[in-house]
Amino acid sequence: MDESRYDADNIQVLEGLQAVRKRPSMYIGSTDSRGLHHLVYEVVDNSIDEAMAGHAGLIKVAVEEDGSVTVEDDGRGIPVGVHPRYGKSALVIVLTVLHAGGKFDDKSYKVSGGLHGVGISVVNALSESLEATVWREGRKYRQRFERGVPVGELEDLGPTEGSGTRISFRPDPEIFPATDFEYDVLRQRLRNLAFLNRNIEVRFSDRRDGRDETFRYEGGIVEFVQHLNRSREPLHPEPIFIHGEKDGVVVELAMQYTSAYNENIHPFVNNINTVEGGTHLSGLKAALTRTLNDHARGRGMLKNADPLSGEDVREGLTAILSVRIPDPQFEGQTKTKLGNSEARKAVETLVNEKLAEYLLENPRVGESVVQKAVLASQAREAARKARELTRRKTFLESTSLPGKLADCSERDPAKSEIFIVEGESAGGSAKQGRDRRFQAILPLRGKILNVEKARLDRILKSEQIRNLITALGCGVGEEFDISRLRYHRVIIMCDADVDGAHIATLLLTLLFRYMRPLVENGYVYLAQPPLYKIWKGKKEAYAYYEREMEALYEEFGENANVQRYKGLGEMNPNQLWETTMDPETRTLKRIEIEDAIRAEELFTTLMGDAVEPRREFIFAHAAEVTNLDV
Ligand code: 0RA
Repeated sequence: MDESRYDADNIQVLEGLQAVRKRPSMYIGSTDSRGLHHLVYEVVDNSIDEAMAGHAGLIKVAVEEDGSVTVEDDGRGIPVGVHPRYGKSALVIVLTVLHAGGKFDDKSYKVSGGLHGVGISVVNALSESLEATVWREGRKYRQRFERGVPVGELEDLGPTEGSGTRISFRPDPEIFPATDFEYDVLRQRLRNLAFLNRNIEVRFSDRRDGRDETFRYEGGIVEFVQHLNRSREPLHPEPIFIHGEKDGVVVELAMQYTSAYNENIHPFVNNINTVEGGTHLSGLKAALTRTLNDHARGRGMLKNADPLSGEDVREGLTAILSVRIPDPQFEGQTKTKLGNSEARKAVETLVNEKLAEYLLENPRVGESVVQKAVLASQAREAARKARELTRRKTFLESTSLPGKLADCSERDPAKSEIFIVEGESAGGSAKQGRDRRFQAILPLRGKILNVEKARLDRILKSEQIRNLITALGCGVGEEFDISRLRYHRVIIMCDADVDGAHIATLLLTLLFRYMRPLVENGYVYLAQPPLYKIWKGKKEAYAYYEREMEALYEEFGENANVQRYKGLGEMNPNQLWETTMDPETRTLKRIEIEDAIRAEELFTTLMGDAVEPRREFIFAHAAEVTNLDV
């Protein structure tokens, strides 16, 4: 090859890597924890592609003791031959040229546009060091990189058996403010992948603490649904499974109705969780409404009643919809909304046809599902009447805000915050301690109703919940309107004990189920009251963690006093302001629901009926439950 061509290509590669390092967020969304974990997903996605193409069956992922990550598969191995145009190994090209992966292989369901699929070269560019090991055609090879640039030549490490690829990388601390991988976050994604791609074995090890798990599901998404429903009571023993292909769109659906009141549908496109929904989800909803109405009418179960609404036929439904589509168009704020119209048609047609068939063949399932939807429809009518009543009431009493609310004087929601405070006495301290210009206080007495165990009509009968809804101003459920929200910070302030954690969870469940955009917009926070006060003579300080207290105790020296706060009530108004409410000094924990499935799991397990899974979950996630890091 001609030298100048080679130089030109090299310069282009370096410019490409530089662009990624300069604007990492354009490629991986952000450089916070979410972006950091994306690096792993990106590498794993390559192995999953290899497995989906039928060439790999085992994927091993490990967080190493030094905090680096290794992903290994038993696929064909990334080709190592020298590419005639570039004069470099395919391996180096795949790892240094943006979007090069596809040029060597025509993967039919590769992902474009969405969160993944940016290419493994992006991971390389954002890694302090990366090492690729390939087993291929009887030999083992190795190539190292630093910040995306090859270091040394491709090494031939001699003869070997089998084939595969191993990528080890260490994220660059110059790019990522924090480089700690979280076990639970990675585990969730890896387990989802194992559910979505049946029979692929995914092994996950955390060498920092020796944790180790293997995920392999012969039942695929049917097992996924059974897993999500393990704390619920199913209305029919086996999930319904529908699959087929239409116009190049491969559709798989597993669904099971339960006695729960909420709907729990998770749509995926090429293994990506499309949390914003899109055409595939619309197709499913349309088909469910139509097929269940047709079935109900056909069997005389509706008589002259109104048709079942979409919400009626989805009440209590848990479903996984997984579609595979060659050229997905992702839209929406987080690029997790599918735009392809052919996906709507494919899902709608297939589900219409196959669900109708299933219900005819399984009349008992059909009967219990329709019965449930009819009940839902009646309850919805009752809720509508209850809401109308509250609306009329608010109209009559023109000073409609609840008496318990101590409102702020500020009227601009963006500058206002509301503290929802556990207990009347802490509420009293908060009212005295606050800055009334922009801080409102709503005290709660004791626990609120568990919304996981009631339909909306009953929920609206609870005075505490009505007070909260009126104070926030934005309504609930179908009538939710975020533009009417009165405060852009909704701060839950509870005692730092088990009861406090429970109350916070009840409140979060209410917000998550009925005012989800509040959570999605990042308006919901947990206050972080201190756990200890340490003082000696005139010196005093507060500690928010055990370790902080120990350090302060050391610092204050012999005979320092330590007080452990059991509740907010033990602080006087001034202390509460200083430690927990003053924007200058407090810390707030923003509630982020990065994964609806994980949140779903947390809420159904904590709030649902089955006791045993709840016990197990609380033990497994003790830390998470105490600080409610949803
Ligand atoms: C390009 C071409 C071929 C395989 C791969 C890339 C490949 C990439 C990764 C990344 C992780 N694991 C992987 N496994 C394979 C096809 C090579 C051939 O035709 O043999």
